[in-house]
Amino acid sequence: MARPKIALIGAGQIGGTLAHLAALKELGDVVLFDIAEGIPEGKALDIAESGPSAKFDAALSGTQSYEDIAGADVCIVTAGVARKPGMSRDDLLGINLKVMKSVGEGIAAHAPEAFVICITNPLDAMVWALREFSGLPHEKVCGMAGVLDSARFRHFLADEFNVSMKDVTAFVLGGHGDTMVPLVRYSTVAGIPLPDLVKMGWTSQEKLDAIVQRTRDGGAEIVGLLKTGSAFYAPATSAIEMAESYLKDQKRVLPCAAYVDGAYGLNGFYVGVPTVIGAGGIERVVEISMNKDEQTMFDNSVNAVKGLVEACKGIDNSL
Ligand code: A3D
Repeated sequence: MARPKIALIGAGQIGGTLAHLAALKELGDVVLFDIAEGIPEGKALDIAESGPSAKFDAALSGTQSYEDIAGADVCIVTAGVARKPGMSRDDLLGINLKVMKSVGEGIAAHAPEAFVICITNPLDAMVWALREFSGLPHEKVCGMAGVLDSARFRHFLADEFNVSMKDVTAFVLGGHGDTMVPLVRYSTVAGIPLPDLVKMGWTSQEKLDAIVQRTRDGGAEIVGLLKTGSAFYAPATSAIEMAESYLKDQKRVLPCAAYVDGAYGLNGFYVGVPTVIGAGGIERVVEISMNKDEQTMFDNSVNAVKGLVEACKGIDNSL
């Protein structure tokens, strides 16, 4: 059987890391697409030349032509601009909306059967716009944010408790941004919910609150340190986890920006929710019950995303 084909639209920091991880994990052959001449070709060749030492079998190529993504099984979209210090994710809206238009049309024309994972910010609005421009089925277009946000939360918690991050599960809902909703009640160490761990004296409520805030600010923390761009290792790893679940029909339960129609009181809207990712794409949106405070935070987050979607409609009247 032929190897799956993975098209990476955008060969910048995240795109290059995605290509490397996809090759190392032998998820399939990789095509890197970028408008910047030489960058996708150079990264593809460099990674291919690491193959003999890393011992993977995967073909890598770089291109400026959408024809070369033809028949891709998965497309991961990072095309656009990333944040610099002082910029919010929302500052990127106008520039990246135009990029989503060309990418959406390129995917529709050459890889309409693909499972599409958007990473470009502002995430929840860009994944919505990409779906609109591409016209692909809603369950085949999603956004990566929740896996990364919950990975950051899990890392901070594992560090605080001095336990393996493998035993820490964490739950993050809502939009990717300052209004994201880390759900403490549904986050656990080996099944023990965080509020119980506070009662058990493993940590204090103050420390837990600080970790929640650090999770919300996780992207900005990296931007502040790097100064020249935003996070790329963890974002790429998160998207690869989602792609792998699709390609291998793993049916992982992963939080991602998915189209929610009916659940959570939403009628046709992209927002971060727990989902099941398998061969059908987003096979299920998992609806959990929220208490009053959680619902208020979720509603705030949804309203922030709605504002961005309205801003997109104001910029491009084909939407
Ligand atoms: P960067 O290294 O700048 O790469 C972006 C690439 O896109 C560059 O190589 C550009 O040449 C290319 N590009 C620009 N316009 C087009 C186009 N029209 N078609 C094809 N390629 C194009 O950025 P990055 O890889 O660090 O980040 C990529 C995106 O991911 C940015 O929008 C970030 O804000 C976003 N991001 C999202 C998360 C989430 O958790 C959602 C995390 C980190 C970064």
